[in-house]
Amino acid sequence: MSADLFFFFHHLSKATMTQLETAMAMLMKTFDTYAAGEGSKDTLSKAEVKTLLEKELPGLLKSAKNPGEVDKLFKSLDFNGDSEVDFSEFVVMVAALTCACHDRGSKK
Ligand SMILES: [Ca+2]
Repeated sequence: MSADLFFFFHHLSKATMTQLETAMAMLMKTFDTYAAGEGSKDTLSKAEVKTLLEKELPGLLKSAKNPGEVDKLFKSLDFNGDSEVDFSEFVVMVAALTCACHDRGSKK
């Protein structure tokens, strides 16, 4: 995250945050919470990704219970191939899932 953005989010008070700002802050908080589990605190390991999917996206990703599916998903998330999912890779996943849900909702 850029220094400017970092400054911006750390000076927002909860009372004045809009829903979108809150959602963005929650994304960061969720990533940080799970990334702190093991190894680097700036990235998610495969085990951390699995825990995050199971706890935070149980409805969307029932397949996360299948180890093969987690492997597949992890590989598709890890764009730069370093076996860790960093924040930008995590955000891409959330954005992709959000788009998938949005499309599904609008094609009724
Ligand atoms: Ca990576």
